Amino acid sequence: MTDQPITLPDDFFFGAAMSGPQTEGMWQAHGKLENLWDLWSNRDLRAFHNRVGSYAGNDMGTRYAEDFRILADLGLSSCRTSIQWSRLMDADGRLNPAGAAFYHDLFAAAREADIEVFVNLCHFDMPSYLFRRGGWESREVVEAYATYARTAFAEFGQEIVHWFTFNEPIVEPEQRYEHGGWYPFHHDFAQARRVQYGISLAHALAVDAFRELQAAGAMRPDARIGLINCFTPPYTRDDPSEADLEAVRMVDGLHNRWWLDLVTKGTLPADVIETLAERGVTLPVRAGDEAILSRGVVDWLGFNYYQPARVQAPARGFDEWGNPVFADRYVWPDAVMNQSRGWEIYPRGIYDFAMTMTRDYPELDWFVSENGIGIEEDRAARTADGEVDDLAYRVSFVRNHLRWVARAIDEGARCRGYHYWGVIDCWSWVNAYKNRYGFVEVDLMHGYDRRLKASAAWLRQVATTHVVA
Ligand code: BGP
Repeated sequence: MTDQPITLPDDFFFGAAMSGPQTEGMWQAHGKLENLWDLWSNRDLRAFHNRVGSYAGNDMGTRYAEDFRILADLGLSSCRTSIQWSRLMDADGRLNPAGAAFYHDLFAAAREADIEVFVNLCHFDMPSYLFRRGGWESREVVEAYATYARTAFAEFGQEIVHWFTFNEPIVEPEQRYEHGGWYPFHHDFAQARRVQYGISLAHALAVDAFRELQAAGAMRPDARIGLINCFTPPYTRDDPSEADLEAVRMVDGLHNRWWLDLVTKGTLPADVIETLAERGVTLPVRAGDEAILSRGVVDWLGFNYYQPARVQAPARGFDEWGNPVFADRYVWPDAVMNQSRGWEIYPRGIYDFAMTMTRDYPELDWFVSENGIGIEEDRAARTADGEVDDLAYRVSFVRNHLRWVARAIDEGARCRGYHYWGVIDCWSWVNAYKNRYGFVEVDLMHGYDRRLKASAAWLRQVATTHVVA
């Protein structure tokens, strides 16, 4: 990879990625319902770094006008956030007018600052009463999500062009139901797949509602719908056995192809479903589901990229909870790690996966919907001007990823833009404010004040010139 400056296309867009639950705060304002993060925070604040729970956000709920001006000043043209289901809807599944007014005001402030808002509908934040009614395993809850999506489309259909049904739909089944990392901490592989299937149906129903409302003139004619996932380019050892390659197939199948097939073909990958069935894992398929899933084809896709998946053949067939094991982690000896987050830094992965999409899904437009680096020592060093001195790691991280993006575009990838995750520091789920991602510091000791970090000038230069030096 060259060290020379590279130039991204003129129509390539730069923006910021964020989510409602990680920025808004105001967790009880506007009659907002309790979501799963509020429920967990209320039950056990100790689970969150420094006991900073879901109430925190980064005060965007009151500072959105200022934040959009900061993004525009950095040369960015767009940002993706999410509507919180628990703020927009009431407990009877109807529009909550106070929540709707909040989002109308927020979108108006973005227009004022010349920032285009991309709207995602679900970022791991189901209202807790729907979780209690069965979550994504329940068809009533899947229908409730479709109603919520339809309500959002109708309410904001004349304001918003870019819509997304879900952020990282693979994380919900994995973190909550398979790996036991997030509330309700289950270790149940089969349940995780039922959840994954329920989310897939919910996605397709939302796309269907979008098409219907758009055809009826209730939404902008130029509106587009997509899905965002954290695709993980899969790798194994250099001299793989058949069993290693089989592990790659299943990890790729569950994490990547599942969603790519759904959003380009309206189907789920048959080889994956077959292998699951051979291991005793069946999906709760009902008559009519095939027709629902077939409506899940989208206009474009968001690709969140943080780290690759390195896997090898599993050492055992079942784990201690009786779940089938399809792959073990492969520790690549050359891996460069972000120690703060425990994630590998492998910029080339963005190119490899881009080329896989170009080969296997050649019609699909996409953008890098999240990429970023969260560092625990971020606020430890300051420049003489008092800015956080993050040049060494943040600039090199983004530069290296953008270089691989540029190469992929040169070789035919249909990548249209790049959103950095957390341009303004925000709340990181269980890590709360442990690792900072921003080009803009949020000072928790001084009322969430914003201050540019040293790297901000570099971002502005890249976003305004499209030259990555
Ligand atoms: C992605 C999520 C974001 C964000 C990011 C960084 O998977 O879509 O919500 O949180 O990861 O992860 P974290 O904040 O846990 O460090």
